[in-house]
Amino acid sequence: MKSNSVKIWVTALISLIGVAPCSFSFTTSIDAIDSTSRYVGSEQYWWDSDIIAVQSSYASSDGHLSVSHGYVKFDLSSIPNDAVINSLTLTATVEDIRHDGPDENPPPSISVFRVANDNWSREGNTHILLDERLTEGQLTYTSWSLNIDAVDWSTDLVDNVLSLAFHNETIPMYHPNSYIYNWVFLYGSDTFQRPTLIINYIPEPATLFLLVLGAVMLRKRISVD
Ligand SMILES: [Ca+2]
Repeated sequence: MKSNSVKIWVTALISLIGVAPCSFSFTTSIDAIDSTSRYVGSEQYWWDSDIIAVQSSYASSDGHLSVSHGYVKFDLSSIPNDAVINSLTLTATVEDIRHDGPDENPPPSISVFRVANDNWSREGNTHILLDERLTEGQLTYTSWSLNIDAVDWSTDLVDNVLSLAFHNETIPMYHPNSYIYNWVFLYGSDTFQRPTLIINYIPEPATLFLLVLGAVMLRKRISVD
């Protein structure tokens, strides 16, 4: 993978000069620029995107299973195209959680996927496909540490847009004579509490080289003074 070879190159350069890698990593926080929801099943439609609706499978009276996914979009233009991503953390704020069945229904468990198609919009009802899964293990519904090894991020760094999808993994308890469902409503990109992506990255080798060179010269100057 390209990002891995860049990472090795960068690590080698840094260790050669004797500067800790963390000295040259940057952390930036980016708010979502768009969001929507899709109901995937026998019907497909979209909601007002002030709120992202994420619904687990439920069985309707005709036995049909339905799922709703939430989608969110981030502008990555402030991150250099050749940057090496160290970590990605997605956060969102819950507006409401609703479920059918007993109160002991399990807490929501929401996974996050990358979406390669950035051309979605709120209008229309086309289903948006999910691509790489970015979460594993114990899942939450407000903060997700994304698996950076699952994707070659250079594609999104170059096209400057990262689309992500929320998928509700909750398995609701059986509720007789009713639908079985588990909804999580997250604040969308139009709200004050919109989803946020926290990115830690190392700049591309050329920029890093200049930074390291600057630091070495500064250190030299301080020791001379
Ligand atoms: Ca993209």
